[in-house]
Amino acid sequence: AGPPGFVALDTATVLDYCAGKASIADALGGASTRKEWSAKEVGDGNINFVYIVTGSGGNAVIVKQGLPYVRCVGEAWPLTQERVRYEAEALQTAHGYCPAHVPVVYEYDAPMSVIAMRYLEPPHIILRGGIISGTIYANLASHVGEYLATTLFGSSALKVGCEAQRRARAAFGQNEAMCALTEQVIFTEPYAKAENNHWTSPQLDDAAKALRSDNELKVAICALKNKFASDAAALLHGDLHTGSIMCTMDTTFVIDHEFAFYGPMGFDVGAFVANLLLAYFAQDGYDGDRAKQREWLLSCVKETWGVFASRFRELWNEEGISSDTSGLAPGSLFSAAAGAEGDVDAALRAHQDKFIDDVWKDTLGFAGAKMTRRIVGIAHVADLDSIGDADARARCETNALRCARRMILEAGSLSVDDVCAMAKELRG
Ligand code: ADP
Ligand code: SR1
Ligand code: MG
Ligand code: MG
Ligand code: MG
Repeated sequence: AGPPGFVALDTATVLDYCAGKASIADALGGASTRKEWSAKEVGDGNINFVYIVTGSGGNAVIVKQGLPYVRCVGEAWPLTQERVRYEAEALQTAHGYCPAHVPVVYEYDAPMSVIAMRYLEPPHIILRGGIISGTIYANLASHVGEYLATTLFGSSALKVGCEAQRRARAAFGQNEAMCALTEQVIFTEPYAKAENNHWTSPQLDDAAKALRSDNELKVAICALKNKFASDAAALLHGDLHTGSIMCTMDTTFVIDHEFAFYGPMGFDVGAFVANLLLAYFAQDGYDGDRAKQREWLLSCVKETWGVFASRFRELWNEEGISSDTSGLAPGSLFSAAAGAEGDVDAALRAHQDKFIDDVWKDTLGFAGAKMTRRIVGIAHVADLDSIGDADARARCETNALRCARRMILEAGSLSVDDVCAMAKELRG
């Protein structure tokens, strides 16, 4: 299976593969040094295979290959390798907007469904693992806030204009298979009887059953699903959980853009917020005093949103097309040059306030949906799954589910401070 020319790599064949690609071979010290190279497979995500290929002198490259199925399920769940094209384009686009926080791509090979990119060398680790082990990353929130603001603003009609954004959307495509997967595993299965679902049982049996009859919640989830499917405000990462971020104390990189699509901005912001909050609720299941880690996680929620909102507004004021007279931007109604009258600055600020408030509201709803799916749906998070005592884990999960439900239903009235206060209160 796979497209013509596709061969699944392994730790031996990946070396010859790299030797045959100049852009990769050069990064490894040149094809002539091929005999000194080695490879290991390190894919710990749900979907793909990832090789670290180390060359002469110790420099290394990441080779990521998508097979025609979902790795964590196997061939029983086929998945189009088109996703690799979306990942490569989204990675390259995001690197263009935010080079400090997205690794550079060396090669995209469509027939082989391969992306070769910068190896994020140790001490870079997957953020989720760092958080579980109790590390506090002081720069994380400002870096992720910057990543979110630059990528979401950069790909929006606010920056490029409505017509250009329509063209960019058409050129990028819809990433149909990955969007359908998300619609299935985030917005549908957790609220239905589905074989994929699982939870801490019997402790959460009643909570999982209650989701199926919670019509108030299901009405809100349907609205979020509809927004996910129809709002194309920006080119999203599409899967921005803490397993898609690698960091050190000083640096932060976003990887794994295979779910990228033009969607609602709050879906990306919400993914990150959801994973911070899941980590927050998981703290009670760990040994030792985690008070500082808990406080830091909530401060990250607050700071990420604060940095995102202020950077986004700054970019809008500095680079937005709203000052353009062409009428091609949503904000062009406030261009004095185009004949707008009255206090146009105040009017533009009001438009910005509403825009950013709406992104926050969406952030809360999507974050709540993402927290819920990680507790009762197919794919859970190690933050909670690593809690060995099932009763303790269930208590953490129950608190997270309660918080998620309120975030979804009260999205219109909760500030970021309210959410943090609510999370504290729900811990009891
Ligand atoms: P999947 O799509 O299967 O989730 P990921 O892109 O998340 O795959 O990669 C799986 C793992 O491979 C990551 O958790 C990380 O450990 C490793 N990895 C991926 N990209 C890099 C990179 N650029 N540098 C270092 N390690 C990486
Ligand atoms: C089969 S569901 C797998 C999940 O892993 C990915 O990282 C996405 O979050 C997806 O929902
Ligand atoms: Mg991943
Ligand atoms: Mg992935
Ligand atoms: Mg679990």
